[in-house]
This record gives sequence, C-alpha cells and structure tokens, in this order.
Amino acid sequence: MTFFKFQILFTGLLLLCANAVSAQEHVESRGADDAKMAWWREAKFGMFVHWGVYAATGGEFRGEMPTNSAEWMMNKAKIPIADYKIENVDKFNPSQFDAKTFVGLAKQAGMKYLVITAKHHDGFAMFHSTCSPYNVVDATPFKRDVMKELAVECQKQSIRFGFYYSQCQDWHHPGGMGNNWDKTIKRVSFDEYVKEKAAPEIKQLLTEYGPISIFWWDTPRDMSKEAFESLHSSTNLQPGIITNDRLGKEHRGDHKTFERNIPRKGPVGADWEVCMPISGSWGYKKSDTKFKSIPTLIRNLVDIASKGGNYLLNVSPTGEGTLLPDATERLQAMGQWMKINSASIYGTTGSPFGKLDWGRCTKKAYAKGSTLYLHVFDWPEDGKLFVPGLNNEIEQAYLLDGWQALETSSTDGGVTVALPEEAPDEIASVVVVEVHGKLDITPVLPKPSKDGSLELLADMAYLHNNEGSEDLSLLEEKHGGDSYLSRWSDAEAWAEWSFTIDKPGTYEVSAEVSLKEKKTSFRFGLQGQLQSAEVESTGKLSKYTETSLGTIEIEKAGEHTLLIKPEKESWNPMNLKKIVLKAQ
Ligand code: FHN
Repeated sequence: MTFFKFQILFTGLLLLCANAVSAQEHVESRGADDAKMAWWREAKFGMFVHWGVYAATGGEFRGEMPTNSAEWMMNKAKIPIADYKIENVDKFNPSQFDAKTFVGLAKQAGMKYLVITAKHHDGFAMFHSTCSPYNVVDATPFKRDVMKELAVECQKQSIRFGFYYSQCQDWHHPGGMGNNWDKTIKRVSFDEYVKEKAAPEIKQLLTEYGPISIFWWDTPRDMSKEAFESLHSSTNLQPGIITNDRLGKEHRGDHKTFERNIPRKGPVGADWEVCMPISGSWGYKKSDTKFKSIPTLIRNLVDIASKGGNYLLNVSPTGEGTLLPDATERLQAMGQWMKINSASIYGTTGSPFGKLDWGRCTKKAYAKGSTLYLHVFDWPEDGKLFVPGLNNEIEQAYLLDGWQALETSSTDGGVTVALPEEAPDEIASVVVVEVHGKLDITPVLPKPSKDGSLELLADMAYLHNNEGSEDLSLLEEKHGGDSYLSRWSDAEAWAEWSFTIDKPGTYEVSAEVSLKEKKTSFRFGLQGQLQSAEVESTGKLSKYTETSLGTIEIEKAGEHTLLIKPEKESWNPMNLKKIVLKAQ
C-alpha cells in the first residue's frame, strides 16, 4: 500500500473515531419539543405523495386539461360530483402499484419519512373509510387500501409514515368547503361535515394504520371552536405525532410550512419544512413536463438544510400506480449523492455564516467543537476555498467523498482550504472542516465600496412576510437577470438589510424599483429613524428606475439595519431590485 493510500486510510480511521465520539455529543436545542422533534430534525428529507383518482385521467377531463395542479381538476373544470365519479373514480385501477417498490424508491433516494394524501380536497378517501363509501376500496375497481399497504411497507423499511388530510375543503360531502359549482348538493353545515366525516376519518387513520409519525393538515379555513377541537384532539391518539401549521390560522403546530419556494433565511428558533413538487403539479398531470433538474433538486436539499429546514419533495403516482421515469431517475440520482454525502445533511443544523459565494454550509455542533460541511457548488479554479469570518482553530479538513486530507491556513478575515484540482461532485462537493471549541465567526456584512457607495441587493434582504407567504417573495430573474422583491401585496410584509460602515455621516438612499400603479408610499431608514418616501409609477413592473428616497444620518461606524416598511393606507405593490447608500 502506498504512503498516500495509507494516509487516506489512517485519516479515515481517525475520522470514524472522531465522528463516533462527537456524534454522541451533538448538542443543539430548539425548545420544549426537542425529544419529539429529534427524529424529524435528524431526517431532513422526506417524500410527499399526492395520489388520488384524478391520476386516472392524468388531470384531464373529457379531452380538456384544466388549469392548476391535477388534484384541483374537479374545481378548475367545475366537474359535478356525478361526472367526477364516472370519469375518475370508476376508472381508478392502478394495477401496477406495488408498495414495496414505491417505498423502496423513497428509501433509496435517502428520504426518511413519507407523507401521502389520505384525502385531498376532492373528498375521496384513498383508504377504506368506514364512514363514507366514497373510498378506494368501496368505490373503485382497484378495491385495495393503499394507505394500509404503504403503512405496512414503511414500517418494514423503517421509513416514518404520515398522512396529509384536507380538513376543510371537501368537494364531495354536502358540508365540506369549496364546491360552489355542483348545484345538486343539498347543503348541510360544516360542523356536520366535521362530525360525520372529517373527525371520524381522521380518528380511523390514527387508530387503524399502525404508528403514524406525521399528520399534515392543509388549507385551513375559519371553523368553530368545537370543530377545531374535534380535529385537533384526534392527534392525541398517536403520542409524539408531528403536525404542521395548517390546521387553523392561529395554530402553530410543530413546524412551519413553506410551499414551492425556499425562504431566503429560515425562521429563527422554529422547525420548518419546504414542500415542493418534483415537477410542476402535485398530482399526476399528463401535460406536466416541468421536472426540476437533478442539480436543482440536490442543491435545493442542501440550501434548505443550510438554512435549518427539512425538504418534503413531492412525487405524483400515475393512474397505473407507478412514478414516471422522469421522477424515478431524479430520486435515484439524489440517492447516489446522498449515499456519499448524507452525513452533511442528516442531523445537521443551519449555517453559521452569511451568504457564501461558492455554495452552502451545514453544521453539527458538539460539546468540544463543531463539524462544518462546506457544500461547494462552484469549485474554485485557483484551488483556494475561502471561508469568510471563521476564527476557530482547525482540527482537520478533508473531502467527505474519499476522506482526502486537506491543508488549511488562517488568512485575514477567515480560513482558506487548499482543494484538489478536480471537484469530487460537479453538483455539490462536500469539504468537511472540524473546528475546535465553540464556533467563533465574525459575520461578514455588506460594506461600502471604495467610492463610498453600498449596494443592498434584493437577495441580501431578510423578508418579514409571514414566514414565506407568497405576499412578498424574492424572485430570481432567469438567464443572469437580477433578483428582485416581488408580489409585495401584503402591506404588513416588510424587508430589512443588515450592513456595516466604517465612516459615520450622511448617506443618500436610493432604490431601484418598478411600479404599475400611480404611486406608492412607504417608510425607510434605520431602525427607530424611519422617514416617509413616495415613488411614482414606472408604467409597468418590468420597467425599473432608480429613485432617490432622501438622506439618512448614520452616527456611528459598525453594523446597522435598514428597513423598508409599506405605509398601509397608501401602499401599492412595487418590485424592488436594490437599495443604494451613497456617502455624502
Ligand atoms: O391546494 C393544495 C394543493 O393542492 C397541494 O396539496 C398543496 C401542497 O402543499 N397544498 C395546497 C395549496 O397550498
């Protein structure tokens, strides 16, 4: 064995021991439910499954393809209950469905939990409901309890199992919400729907399908206290079950949910998850070709983990009960990446750094030190990976793939890791840096350039937008365009930028914005020193102009935060690309 191979082997043995020791000391608490949430925080990556009778026609109705996601076809095409039964329910017979194969795909992808739609808005039960014959066993030619088969198989393959249940919308039951098109319905109250269907079905799901780890509510609507309590109390039937924040508007649940979009930063001190379809539609839609690329999916997983969240990636079984090749090949590719790099995802917490130009960071903090997992998307051509603001003494550094030891050096303002010429993985290569002692990191904030101007870009903002609501989003313009704050319809939502300056003084503030309406007004400035500003229309949202807002006084050098807050009475949504501060 050459010396080099011996070195790798020896380093590898050292690391195994180090990780084995440090893994027992993994210390990071988020509060009261640490014990309950422990497996979920460790898991980081789950499979979401939207499967229903809409898959029988791939979301199509009598030759037409309704808009929106396939599971919404009954609503979007205003399909009467009787016709939905004829075209979808009566045709649902996924003869190729095999729970073992299906759960195996999730496991092989590196997913540790699976959440499936037991009942979606169409009201159809994908389990043998004992309170409504409108279910997969009694009403379709398939006659099998899909939920039961998956529950058993998940247990066999050690995948945590959970249900999605649309507790308010039900386009079949006469008391359910959402069906305003079928005039044959003889309405009853919502409370009767909860009493007759939702509550008993949820109770059945939580008592007849073995250990249920997750209950995923969706599209909350106002309801009576009694209705809420009868739904919420059911979850006590599964001690330790984890629920989301979508049962009721005020109900926090155990974790926040972001949908389709990854927040710029994770909510502080909360558990949260991003759910996202692997393609465009949640349910199988035969016209849906918008499959996300393999690099996008892997980098999404890394990005979300680097912000402290979980990734619930959705797949859409077809009317035959299988996944499209586009989906299986993506899951397999994610599994290949996870086979080598899962240590940098499972059980990690969010990055201690600000924005990193070359990629993302996840970490594991221990009593005696921390392990940093540097996910390098853009491999440096000069072989030098600069980690800004890292002040700790480095115990060791190595590539996660193959354990090749790497040299590090402390340079001004951080640590440089010497990398080999070739990146181990073109999508995301993981460099592991073990540091000694409590993490000591100097935040690297934007600061003025030599000419005294400071650009605060949209993607540097922290958005206060009800944790990821669509009402204020950061959108990345494609093809090298700039990112911009958009869809700012919520006057309660606001943005802030942290920055640092060396020179106190007067700074002119301007903003690059676009606005369709006649004008809009907001307040801007440092915390506690806000002043009003007004912006005139630029004609259309795609036309930006740089507008001076006025000047602010910054009395001392160091870190500051600039805010932009809509004036509620006279706010109109504007897009914003950047704020520029210029020393006077
Ligand atoms: O309306 C549903 C939609 O069909 C899908 O189930 C998503 C998944 O999170 N939830 C609702 C839209 O927010």
